[in-house]
Amino acid sequence: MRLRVDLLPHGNYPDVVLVIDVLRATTTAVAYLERGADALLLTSSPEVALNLRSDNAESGLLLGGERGGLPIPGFDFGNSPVEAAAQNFTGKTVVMNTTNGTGAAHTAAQTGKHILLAALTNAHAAARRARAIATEEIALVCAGTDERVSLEDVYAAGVLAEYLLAMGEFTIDDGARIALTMRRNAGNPIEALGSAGHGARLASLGLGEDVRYAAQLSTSTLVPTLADSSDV
Ligand code: 3SL
Ligand code: MG
Repeated sequence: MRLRVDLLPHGNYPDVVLVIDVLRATTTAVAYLERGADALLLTSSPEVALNLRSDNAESGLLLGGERGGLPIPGFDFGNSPVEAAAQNFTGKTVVMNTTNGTGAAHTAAQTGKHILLAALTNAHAAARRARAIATEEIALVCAGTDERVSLEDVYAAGVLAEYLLAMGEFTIDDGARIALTMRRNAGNPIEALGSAGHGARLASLGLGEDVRYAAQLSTSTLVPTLADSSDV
């Protein structure tokens, strides 16, 4: 079994992909499910999300997402796990669009067989699920920020890689070695996320609580799994 870490989304994914956007899309996705959401739809743009709702007015779709870290005009929610954790989404479908995270999931879905969303909050459950369904390769794909590598995603990839290596034999690539080194040297999750550029940016927007929320390790057993995003 191969274990691969892509520091940014690219390439072909033959088997299982864990898409990681710790700050904040995949953390928020897990929070939506924790709060009872039936399903998540990850759209390719904010416009697609808005049209989806206006074309399905009776369906009660809720929209969550951000641009520049701030809520998108016309959306119901931002991209905040703290905000999501304070709501009840029972029976609701949440449509998400974010700058990097949802796009990374779309990139992975072009080739990957199984696309799972991973964060620190669901890291152990995501690793277990991936190990259970993989037949040849697990790719840990870091969303990054505006096409640049993000420390928090690489750190989380290291956490996932550690869990996976404890579950069985893998041939690992240099991306995985980098992520494991990051995991071992960047301190605990709150220290790692606090030292990340995007963590500091969110704190400057008054969103430091989201960074602390995202630093919780394996508190959820829920793993968002893409069914088919080809039509959104
Ligand atoms: O880029 C994304 O997908 C977002 O998660 C970034 S933010 O943390 O919401 O600003
Ligand atoms: Mg991010």
